[in-house]
Amino acid sequence: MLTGCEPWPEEIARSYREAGYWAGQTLGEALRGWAARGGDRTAVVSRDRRVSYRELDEWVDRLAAGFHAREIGAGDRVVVQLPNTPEFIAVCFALFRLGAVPVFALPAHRASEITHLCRLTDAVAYLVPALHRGYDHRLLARQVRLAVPGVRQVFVAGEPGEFVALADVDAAGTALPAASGGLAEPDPADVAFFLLSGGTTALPKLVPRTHDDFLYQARAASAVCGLNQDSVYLAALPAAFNFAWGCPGVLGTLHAGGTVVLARSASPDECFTLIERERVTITSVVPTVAQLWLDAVEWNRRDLSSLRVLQIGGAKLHRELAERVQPALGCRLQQVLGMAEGLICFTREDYSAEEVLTTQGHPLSPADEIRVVDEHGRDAPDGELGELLTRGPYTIRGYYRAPEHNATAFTEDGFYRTGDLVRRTAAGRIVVDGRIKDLVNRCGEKVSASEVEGHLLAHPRVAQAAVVPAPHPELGEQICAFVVPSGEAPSLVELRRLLLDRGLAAYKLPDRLDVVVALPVTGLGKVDKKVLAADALRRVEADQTTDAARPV
Ligand code: OOB
Repeated sequence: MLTGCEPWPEEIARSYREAGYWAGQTLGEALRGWAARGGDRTAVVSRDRRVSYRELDEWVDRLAAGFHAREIGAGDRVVVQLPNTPEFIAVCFALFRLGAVPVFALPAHRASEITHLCRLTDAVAYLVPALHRGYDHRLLARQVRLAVPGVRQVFVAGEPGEFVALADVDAAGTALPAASGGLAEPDPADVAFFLLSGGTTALPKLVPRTHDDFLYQARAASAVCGLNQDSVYLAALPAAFNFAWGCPGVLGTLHAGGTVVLARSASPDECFTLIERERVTITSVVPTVAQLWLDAVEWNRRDLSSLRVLQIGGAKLHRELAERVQPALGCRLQQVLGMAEGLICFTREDYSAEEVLTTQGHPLSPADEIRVVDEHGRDAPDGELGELLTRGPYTIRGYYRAPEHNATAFTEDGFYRTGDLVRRTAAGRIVVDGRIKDLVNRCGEKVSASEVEGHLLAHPRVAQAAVVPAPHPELGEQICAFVVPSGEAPSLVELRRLLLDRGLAAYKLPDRLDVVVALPVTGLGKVDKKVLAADALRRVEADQTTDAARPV
C-alpha cells in the first residue's frame, strides 16, 4: 500500500477477500466490464452531451495514454479539482488505470486548501477547469505552482492559457503501453484515490480509499438502493463528495448499468429541469439543499414524477423537513449517514414510516462493526447516547501521513472514532444526536447545538437555524443562535418562549439571536460552524465595545 497509508491487518484483509467483499479488481478494470455490458447505452449525461459506456471506456484509455506520455505514472498524486463534468469521471478513471492517485479537491476550494493538498501529497500535477462559476482557476493554478513548485504540470479543461489543455492529453492515436503488456495493472488493494474528510473544524485530512474497498462500497450501495439498468442518478452535489461518488452515486450507477446525469449546481432550477428531461429516478442531497428544493416545489411546474428516491444525508435532517419530502416530491425519503472515512448507514425500504423520519438507518455491510461507547470507552446500552466507533471492509484504518492524529482518531484495535454522538435503537437503527464537539458548554451543562436547532426550526418564520458557542464571562460559553427568517424575523424573547413551550430545559435557551440572510456553508453545502463561531465571537466582542462606550 502507498507509503503513509495504514493497511488493514493481513488476517482481516484475507477474511474480507474470502467473504467476497473485496473482489480483487481495480476501478479501471471494473469500467471495462461495465463498458462491455453497457455498450452503446448512455453512461453519462451532461448538458447536451451524452457519453455511452463504450465511448467512456475508449476516452479513458486515450486519456491514460496521454497522461502516461506526460510522465504521470503509478503512485503519482494528482490533485483533481473539476466540477461535475464528464471530464471529471474520465480523468479519474484514466488515472486509476495508470495507478496514479487522484486527490479529490472540491470546486469551491481556493489557495489555502489546494496548496495544503498539494504539499501534503507531494502532488506532481493539478487539474482545473478554466472557468467555473465566474472564477478563473488558471489564476489559482498560478498561485499554487508558485507556492508548491513540485506541482510540475497543470492540466486545464477548457482554454489552457500557459498550461496544458486536457483536450491535448486526450490525443487519439496514442497507444497505452498496457495494451502491449508494458504497464502493470495496479494492485486492487492499493489506494485508488483520496477523499477529503468532512471536518469543518480544520484543514481537511486525506482519506485513502482502495480499489477493493470502494468497489465493494459502490456495489453494495447499488444493491441496497435497488439500482439497475433503468436507474438514472442525478449528481446534484459535487461528484468528488463520497455521497455523490459512491453511495451509490456515480460509481454505483455505472456498476448497475444505469445513467449518471451531472448537474453543475444543486439549484432547484437546474436540478428540476434535469429530473424532468432525463427522467431521473434517484438523487442525493444535504438537508440545506433539500430545504431549498422543498420550498421551490411550491412554485415549480416541472414534472418530477420519475423521482423514486431522495437520499438526504451529510448533516442532521430535522423531522419537520423530513416529513415534507414525500408529500411535496411524491418520492421516498432515504436517510443516509455517511462519512469519507467509510461507514455508510441507510434507512431501508422495509422500515416503518417513523423509522425513516427519525433514524439514519443501519450499516451497509454485514461486516461493518459498530460500537456506541461512553466517555470511558465502555459500550453504551441501546437507547443511550455515546460516540459511534466503527471498522469494516470499507472503513479506513488511518488518514494519510497523519500518524499523530491517527493515534487519537482510531482505537488500538482499528475502530474509527467518528466523533458522532449517536444512540442505537432496539431494532439496531442508528440515530445521530449531534457531533461530540457540536456542543455548547454552558456553566458545565453540555447543550447539543442540533437539539436547539431542531426546536428553533419549529417556529413558522424560521427557515434555517444554527447554534454555536461564544465565550461568556459568567457562563463560560453562551448559546448563540443564528437564524435565517422567512418573513418577519422572530425576536429572541419569542423564540425563547417557543422553546420553553416545547418543553426544553431553560439552560438550553439561546442567549443571543443574530438574524442573518444566509448561513455560511462549506464547499459541500454543510453549515460551516467554524465560520459561524468566528462570526459569533466578533459580534459578541463588538457588542461589548458598544456597551462599554455607552454612558452609564
Ligand atoms: C458525509 O461525509 P463527510 O465526510 O463529509 O462527513 C461525515 C460526517 C459524519 O461523521 C457526521 O458527523 C455527519 O457528517 N453526517 C451526518 C449525516 N451524514 C453525515 N450527521 C447527521 N445525519 C446524517 N445523515 O457527510 C457523507 C458521506 C457519504 C454519504 C453521506 C454523507
